[in-house]
Amino acid sequence: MSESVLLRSQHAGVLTLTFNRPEKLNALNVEMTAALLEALEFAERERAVRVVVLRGSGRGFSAGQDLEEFFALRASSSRFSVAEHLRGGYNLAVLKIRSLEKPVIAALNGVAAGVGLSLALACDLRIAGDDAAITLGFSKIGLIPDGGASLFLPLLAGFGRGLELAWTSDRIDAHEAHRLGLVNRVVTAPTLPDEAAAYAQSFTGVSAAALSLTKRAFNRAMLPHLAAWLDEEARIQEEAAAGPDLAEGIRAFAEKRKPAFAR
Ligand code: LHQ
Repeated sequence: MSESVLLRSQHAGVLTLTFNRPEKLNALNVEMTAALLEALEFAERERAVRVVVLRGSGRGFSAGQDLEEFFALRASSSRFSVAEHLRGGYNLAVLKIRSLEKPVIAALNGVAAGVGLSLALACDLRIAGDDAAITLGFSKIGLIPDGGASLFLPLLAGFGRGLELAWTSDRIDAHEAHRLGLVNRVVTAPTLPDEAAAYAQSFTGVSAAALSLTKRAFNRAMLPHLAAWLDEEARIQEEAAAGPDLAEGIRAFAEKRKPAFAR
């Protein structure tokens, strides 16, 4: 049997979920997204789980949507809908991360891109190794930030900085991400696993009620329309994906060249 695309380990109240497709920089496919959702549901049910850590195996956190799989899915049916792909997968994971009334921490090693970054931004906290880098990536394939990134990015980094990062897909390092408020802490890369575990552990020694109710209060104060927004974001993405730039962007990525978009 092949190894799971999402590894789970549990120690002293901390459930660690590890994206595990390192040869593809942990690009997210349907199987991995479903496994993430199931693991988050497990974390919600299981009293012994006090904190969740999300991380990536190998040299990156996640490169976002597996573009090869996406291309194949889209080619497989004329009725394939980008909006439904988002609604039935990433959006459910984002909603679960937010509704899970326990801390969810992303531990960022190497690169986080596309909807991989979106999931990290939907988490409560982010700790990064000093080798970490983030790039939105969507604009390079003619898309808008999805998986809630059009909301969480401006919320964390501010409207102008968020829009700039989304438009340019500039790659920024961990220190810049920290300066912009996109990550809470930066640690030296080799210490990230231990530092992330200790960070997570520090939330097991405090009032679980205070943690969960504070998360609920922040959600209600700042994200009261999250579900409706994710739905609308998916609709706009459908519009973006209907143009010619997505296919050219994905082809250019596969051919390791710059895209030549229609003007
Ligand atoms: C990949 C990927 C990948 C497959 C690296 N897929 N193989 C919503 C709605 C509709 C449609 C699509 O998606 C979405 C949500 C999204 O997430 S859209 C954004 C999708 N993500 C991207 O566009 C990022 C694509 N990747 C990159 O730009 C680079 O790989 C980054 C900047 C992440 C890392 O660059 P490098 O460190 O130079 O690594 P690399 O490019 O050499 O990648 C390593 C391998 O992983 C490579 O395979 P190879 O066989 O050549 O070694 C890549 O092809 C593969 N890979 N990302 N998303």
